[in-house]
Amino acid sequence: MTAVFTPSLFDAVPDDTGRVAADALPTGPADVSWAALHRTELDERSWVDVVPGWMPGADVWFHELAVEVAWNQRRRRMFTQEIVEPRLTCGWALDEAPSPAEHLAAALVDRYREPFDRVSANFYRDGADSVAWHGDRVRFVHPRPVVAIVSLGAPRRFGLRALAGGDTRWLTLCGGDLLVMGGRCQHEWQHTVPKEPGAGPRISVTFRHGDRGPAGARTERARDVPAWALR
Ligand SMILES: O=C(O)CCC(=O)C(=O)O
Repeated sequence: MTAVFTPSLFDAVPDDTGRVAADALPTGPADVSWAALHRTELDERSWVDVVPGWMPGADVWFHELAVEVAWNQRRRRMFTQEIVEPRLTCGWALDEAPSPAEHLAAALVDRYREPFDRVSANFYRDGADSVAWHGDRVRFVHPRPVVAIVSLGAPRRFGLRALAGGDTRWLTLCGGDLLVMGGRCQHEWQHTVPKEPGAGPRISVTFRHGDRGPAGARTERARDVPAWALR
């Protein structure tokens, strides 16, 4: 489908075909910097790292993905109703993901010592698109999954709340920012990108690893989760 976005919001100006020069993108893992990393301990077991401006050329990648990716509009059946997901999505094995995903994954592997091997992307076309409160399904096969999200395009609010209750933590992710959730975050916390009237288009690119963790054991409720479900 044709992606809808607003080029004037960003530095990189696409040509008539919607393409922009790719020379600003990382050409290796060392092109990203961890200098601005800030870790927040959510509780004794869960943490979130934020690295503002982690990815150089983020606007360029936003344009490339918006134009080049064959975005899917997923639908779900809920009882008798069909729900159209309020965002577009796509997913790849790492070696098939759009460049420079492999360089970014290599930098993440280097830092977090997890074998990030799958990539997915959400396209929030405007502020009416969103993702509801959830924990990622990778928790079904890993006791402490690390989930890394690169934010591209317009700023959006990102919320985290503990399943045990308490205040919701809010932060704003801007183009090029990296957010990494770890520890028991997918098990004991939920996250969301809520609807935000007036927000511009945003793409999030998420890196996950599908291995089963140090013990090689499946976690609670993890019986027969198919590979495609590990988001
Ligand atoms: O877009 C984001 O930052 C969050 C994406 C997400 O939570 C998901 O795809 O499961």
